Amino acid sequence: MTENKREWFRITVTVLIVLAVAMFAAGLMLLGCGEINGEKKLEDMRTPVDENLTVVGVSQVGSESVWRTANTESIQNVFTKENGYFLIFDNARQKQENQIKALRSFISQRVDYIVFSPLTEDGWDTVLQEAKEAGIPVILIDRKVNVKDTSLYTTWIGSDFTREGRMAGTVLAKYLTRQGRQDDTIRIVVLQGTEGATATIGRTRGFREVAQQHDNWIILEQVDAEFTTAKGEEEMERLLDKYEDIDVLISQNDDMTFGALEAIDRAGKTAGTDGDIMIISFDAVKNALKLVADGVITADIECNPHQGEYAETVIERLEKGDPVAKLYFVPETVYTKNNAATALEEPED
Ligand code: GYE
Repeated sequence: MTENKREWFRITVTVLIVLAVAMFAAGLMLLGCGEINGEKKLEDMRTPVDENLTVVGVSQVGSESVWRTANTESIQNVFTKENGYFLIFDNARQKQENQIKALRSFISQRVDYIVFSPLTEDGWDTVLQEAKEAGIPVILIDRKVNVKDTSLYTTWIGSDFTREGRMAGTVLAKYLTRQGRQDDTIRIVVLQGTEGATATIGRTRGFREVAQQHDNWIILEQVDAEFTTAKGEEEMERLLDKYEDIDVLISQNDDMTFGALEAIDRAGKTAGTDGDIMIISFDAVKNALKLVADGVITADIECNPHQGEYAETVIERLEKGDPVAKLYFVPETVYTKNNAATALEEPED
């Protein structure tokens, strides 16, 4: 064999060995990550948990308000290992795309249940269809989804937000009558929550139903203040600059109310049942109830955040094969000066 041929032979053998090693390594890698023909095997991706635990994936809207914090605590307090659960919790930081990402992660991990509070009502059909095809029941809490096919979720647990809005209107009318102002022109501004959120839609609709029964009520403006204190303060400052006389603030959560109070004070006006601006608020968190007891907030419409235990009860029933309802409303009331102090004395849930 000539020298050239020996050289060619050596190169060919070397290339073949390199190729063989590369293919062997690739094969190991593919086997390692469970890929076959590009399809990941689902069982390889599931969170390694004690098989006896029920795995619950929870996608939470964010941490925008005191109410949200209480809602999150009610979830984390029930879905514990002691209660037989493995909780995978995701905070979407008020972004729908983060929620969709979290839901897809739960699906790929093949959780047993998905529990979530959708930031806004639209845009969920596709990802909920994927959960349905994966056989994962979806339990909605707090806010609703606007889907064509309601079989995409098993149950919704939350507040009757339209009723909350009506209660705000009814309690305002009661106080105005008590003050002999039932025929006065009443100029109203509304700090709304996140646009498209079920709470915002319902509270706006319910209050407007009552306002339309009072020709002397004028809603000067309603504005999205995103359920946050900062935005509530910013928007109330703008409204105070724009409108000389505001008689009533309807604030769709206490966090926005706290911000609005700063702006009202800075504008040299007084908030309160007997002040320049009467305030009707929503959520009835503890620090707001103190302001109700002091007459700064005239009435606060309770929004019950303790939905974790209701979601857990639904899952317990589903685990036993028992039927569950499509809707569960949590109990709520209205706080005024007459009952706020008593509520503050009651032990925390
Ligand atoms: O009023 C607010 C939170 O959807 C009922 O969202 C919930 C609302 C609540 O940011 O504080």
